[in-house]
Formats: sequence, structure tokens, C-alpha cells
Amino acid sequence: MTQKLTVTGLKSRAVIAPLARPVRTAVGTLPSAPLVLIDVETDQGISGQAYVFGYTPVTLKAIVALLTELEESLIGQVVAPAEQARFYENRLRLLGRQGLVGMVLSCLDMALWDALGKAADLPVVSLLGGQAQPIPAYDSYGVVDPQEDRGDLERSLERGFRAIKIKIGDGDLARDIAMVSAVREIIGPDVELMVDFNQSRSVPDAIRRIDALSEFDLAWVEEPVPAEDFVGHAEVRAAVTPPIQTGENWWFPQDMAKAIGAGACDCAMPDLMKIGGITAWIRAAGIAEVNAIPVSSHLFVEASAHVLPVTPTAHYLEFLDIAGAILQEPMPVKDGKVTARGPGLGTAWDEDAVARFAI
Ligand code: SMN
Ligand code: MG
Repeated sequence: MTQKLTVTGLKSRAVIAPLARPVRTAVGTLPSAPLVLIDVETDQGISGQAYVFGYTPVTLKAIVALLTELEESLIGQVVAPAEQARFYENRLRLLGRQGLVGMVLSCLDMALWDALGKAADLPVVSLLGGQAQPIPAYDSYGVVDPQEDRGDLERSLERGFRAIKIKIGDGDLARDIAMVSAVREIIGPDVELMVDFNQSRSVPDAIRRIDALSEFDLAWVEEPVPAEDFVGHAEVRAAVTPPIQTGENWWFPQDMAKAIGAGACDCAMPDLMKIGGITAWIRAAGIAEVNAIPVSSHLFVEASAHVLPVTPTAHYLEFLDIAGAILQEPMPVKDGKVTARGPGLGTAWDEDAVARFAI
């Protein structure tokens, strides 16, 4: 009987990692990636690692404090992510798992799966019953300046991406049309083009704008209205032609079921950090399967490459690398595809970079 992997400690460190390019959205710009690095220490000397994306530096101290408070309850537990998920769901039932709590629990889940994989010397995708395989990815941009960003867009095509996403909605409709038509001209008619409003429009304005943009053959229109407005998403979806995409702000599979039940979207993109980590992603993938809804990932390029191969309706992996600057080996892209690495989630901290970007 192999010795059961047991937690002996939980460490967390806050960093602000540089991004290849700032992420400009209709509702604000992310100049860098505020991250909290999690190390779940175990009795076999293996450390399960994952990172929390804080979105803004304001969250970092609170995330570290939450993880610090969780350490005592985790020490001594056998590493079994499904059991830890249930344990904390029950323990935090009165509080609820939205917000930073859900983010911390989801990333702790990823770190636990990483530990399991390292202990078994297997990539997490293998523990899930799949195999590492090249996953089609789209290169994810913020709001772009077609002239300034023409070189980057052309380099994306040279790297083999056959799909590009840009963010829009930060100005008037004329600005959206100018940006989308310019990018469509740069990438040509055969590369898929997605747009992301980042929740910035009202239902009538979203309908008006999407109608005007439909001539550019959009692969999907993402979060046209506030994320929690599932009915609003459904109203936009009923009124326009391009597929409606949402999901990066769903809290656990329960939110996903409600959104899909409201008819909010044609395709879904849960975020591993908000849907409940890898354990919950598998359940979310089942919800998408029974509803025949394509599933893409959001951020977390490394862990997403492990879950999409076992996602029956897998669609795209979003390539937006927020942690590469603090990893020994940033996630590579080959022919526009991303393949999971192992053991575990296949990542290791670059300790010099972590020290350099620590706050
Ligand atoms: C997004 C939001 C926040 C940070 C990075 C990216 C965006 C996406 O909504 O879909 O990539
Ligand atoms: Mg988005």
C-alpha cells in the first residue's frame, strides 16, 4: 500500500509579474499580473503549486491572509482534491464561496492536483483519464491599436494561431467598427475573430453594436453585458446572430447551470480560478456536454491544457500568459496549439524571478 500523500504546510507569496503586453479592456487596464503563488507542502517532500490571479494589487494581502488562515485546517489532510473541495464547501457554507474565497479554494484545488501528479510522476491530464495533446488556442489581446499592434497580430499568425480575440466597447460604436474592421483586414477572412466587451454594455446598446459588427463574421461576442446578468445575456443572444460567449465570472458549476438554464450563451468559458479548480471543472464540463455547449478556457494556460483534453465539448484554449514571467519555462505555443506538460501541472517557479517581482 503506497503511503498516502499528506499535507504538512501551505505557503503563499505575492508577486506582481510583468505581462508581455498590458491588457486594456473596456472597464480598465491591467498593466501587470498581481499573483499569489501557492505551495502546498507534503510529507513526501513534494510541493503542489498553483497561482491565484488577483486582478488588482489591492487583493494580494487579503489572498495571502486567507491562505495563511487555511493552513492549519489543511495540515494533516491526505491530498484528495475532491475531499478538500467538499470539506471547504461545508466549512464555508454560511460565508459562501464567491469572490476571493472562491478564488483561493479553486487555486488550492489546482495546487492539490499538481501535488498528486508530481507524487505519481504523471501529468494531471493523465490522472483525469486523458492524454496530453495539442489544444487549439486563440491569441488573446486587449483593446488594440491596429496600426501599433499590426506587427504583434502578424506574429500571432506566424506562430500558427488561427483565431484572435480583441477587446472592444471602450469607446463608441464607430471606434468598435474601426478596430474590428482593421483587425479583420490584418488577419484575413480565414482566421477566426472573437470580440470581448468585458461586461461594458447595456442590453439595447449591445444588440445595436453587435448588429453593426456582424458583417465581420465574429466567432463569438463575449460578456456583452454584466457577467451576473444571465437574463440580459439571453436577451442579447436572442436578438443577434453571432454566438454569445460568457463564463469567466461564473462561481462554481452552480452558476454555470443557472446561466445555461437562462439561455445566456451559445458557448462557455469557465475560469479555473472561479469555477472551483480542476475538480469542479470536470463537473462543469459535464454540464456543457449535456447542453451541447462548446467550452473554452480563460487564462491559466498551463492548467487549462490539462482539463480541455478531457472536456467532451472542448473548443479553444485562451492563450493569455499571465504567469510566464515567474515560471522556469513559460508555456510554449506550437502551430497555434498548446500541450499540457507534466508531472503535475508541469510548472515550476523561477525563484530568481519570484524574488525580483515579490511585493
Ligand atoms: C480578461 C479579463 C481580465 C484579465 C484578463 C483577460 C478577459 C478575457 O475577459 O476574456 O481574457
Ligand atoms: Mg473575457
